Amino acid sequence: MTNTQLPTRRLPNILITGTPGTGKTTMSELLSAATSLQHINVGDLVKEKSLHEGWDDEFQCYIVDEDKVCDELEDIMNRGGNVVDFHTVDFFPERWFDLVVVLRTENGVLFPRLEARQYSSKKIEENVTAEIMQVILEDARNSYREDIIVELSSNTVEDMEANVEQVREWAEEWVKARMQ
Ligand code: DAT
Repeated sequence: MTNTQLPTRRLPNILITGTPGTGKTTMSELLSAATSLQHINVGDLVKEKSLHEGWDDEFQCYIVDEDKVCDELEDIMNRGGNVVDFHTVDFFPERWFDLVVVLRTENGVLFPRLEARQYSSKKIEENVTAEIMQVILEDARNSYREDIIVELSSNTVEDMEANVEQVREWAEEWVKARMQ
């Protein structure tokens, strides 16, 4: 992870992404607790502020209004200091993020996590297949510079702890470099 770009914000914005169940929300909460960064759960925001065009029965999720989400977050992201947690990456402005974390989970570990959420078998299958096909990692690579993307394993609690610590240290270094 490098700190090559130094935008005007004083605290970095970090995107935590990955297939549902890979641990985005857990990691974002832990990272937020370990730093002064604010956790923004985009899925919750979409529901709370109705930033959607209704419910998609086929895919069992809200149809996100991407323009409304970007409008809602623009000022917040310009101020910096955010951990954004979402499974879609390709509609945010590239300039918002200083680091993009893509969490990866083995299918044998992901499957029971999604089962525990009472997802339908169709939805479990779609998500596990997307993880095997590394759809979100590819989307991230198509949307952000390679040097700000980091792919982290999220299979175990030890992985989670190490990931939080690694990104916390990265954020600390980012701030130090910014002050020099
Ligand atoms: P996401 O926000 O990506 O959908 P989550 O943070 O809600 O995922 O996690 C889904 C479940 O899996 C939750 O019960 C916590 C557990 N989990 C996530 N990452 C883990 C890890 N690295 N080790 C053990 N359990 C994990």
